[in-house]
Amino acid sequence: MRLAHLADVHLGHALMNLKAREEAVMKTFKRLMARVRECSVDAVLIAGDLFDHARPKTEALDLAVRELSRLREDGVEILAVSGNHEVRRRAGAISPLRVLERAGLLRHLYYSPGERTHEHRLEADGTTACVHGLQYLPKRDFIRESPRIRRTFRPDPEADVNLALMHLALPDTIPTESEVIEETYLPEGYDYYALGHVHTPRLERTLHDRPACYPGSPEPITFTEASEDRRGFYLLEAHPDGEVEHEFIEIEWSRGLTTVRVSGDGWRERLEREVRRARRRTRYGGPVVKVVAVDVGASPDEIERIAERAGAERCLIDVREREEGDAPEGEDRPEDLTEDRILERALRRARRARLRDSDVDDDLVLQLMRRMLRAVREGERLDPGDLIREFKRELLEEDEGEKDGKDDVEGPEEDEEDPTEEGPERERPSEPEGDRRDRRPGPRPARPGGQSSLDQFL
Ligand SMILES: [Mn+2]
Repeated sequence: MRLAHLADVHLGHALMNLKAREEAVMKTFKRLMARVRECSVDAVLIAGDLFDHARPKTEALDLAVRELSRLREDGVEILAVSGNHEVRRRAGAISPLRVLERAGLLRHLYYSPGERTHEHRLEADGTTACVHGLQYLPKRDFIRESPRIRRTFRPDPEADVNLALMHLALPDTIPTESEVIEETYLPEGYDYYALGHVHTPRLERTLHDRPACYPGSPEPITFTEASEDRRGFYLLEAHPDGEVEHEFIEIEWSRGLTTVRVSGDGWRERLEREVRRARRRTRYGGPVVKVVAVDVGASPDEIERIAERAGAERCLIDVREREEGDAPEGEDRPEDLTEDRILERALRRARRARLRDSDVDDDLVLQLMRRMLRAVREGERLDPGDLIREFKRELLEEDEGEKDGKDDVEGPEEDEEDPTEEGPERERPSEPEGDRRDRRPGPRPARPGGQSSLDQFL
């Protein structure tokens, strides 16, 4: 039996609100699906985050319906679990996967205590495979439910092959340890763990001594993720003796995201050269270029003009006085206002303050945060609340994206309460990126009385 295992497509995602980026994500998905069809698979496993949002854009839904229909017409079975971007955010809301299931396009697998909604059996080529699907759960809920999950997720002894389809981060896959689910909480006995959540392509681990693989995002959705060129999905060959072979199938992606670093003498020429090279490399959706300019003595506007003249479709300019981790010692700063503390609070606050949902890129958030940090370094004694309000204003001005109907959404409260913070808040799941180093999650004190109902994540 042949299966394709894919994950983290994020249909509808538009980096920096760029139509070109939204289209690149869609186009790469089309290419991926074309390649899946060529592989003549019996079934497709989607390990979460097919959509970027629990209420996907119509264009994203339309594409998913078209592509999945084509597979269904070929008799291919499609099984999917919800990722953190698809889980319900309020009572009565439904996962977009459930809509596709009602349309007969896929089988939506999820864990619901006491029910058998998590399992589905496949048969092809004289092989029986049982697939068990577990949607994304916040770590707190996962650990609380773990004993029941481990009892519920038992391999089917009558199936030749047992596959687990899950959306979660294993240890050593992302830098944010606070999100990681350790092996001891996870179900045992499966022949292959088809995972989603970590966007790094072709990330292979073992779980209970069996292969546990992340295909990663077919099209990178941030600059950081774009550093890896080999993207695609896994082709699985399940044998009657329980062996599951996995092979990573590469597809072409847009190559529309590039980071260029310049510093020192001759930076203008180097910038032009690198942007022209990025332009040649780009197949579609760009080139969108992030310029990290260290100590060049030029304004962001000037840097942007040079990059755009050389062919960048859009730029994100990050001007630094020195490389990160290079800060000179002995600078005056208020002792209760360390840089780490400000960065932690600002990024956390941004995640909760609807900014993430307006598709503002983290790189832009960090750029603004660095600018504020400079003000602090220069000795201005600013209240973090003021800093954050200023930064939020700037971001919201910068982002003219659609916001209709988003105000009434209430997310499960994930973060600790901070009495100095007010205003509408909602949680946006953080995006794990295997190679991201500039995030330092702060300690997470227990939140008094907070319980998010598991029901929200079905
Ligand atoms: Mn994802």
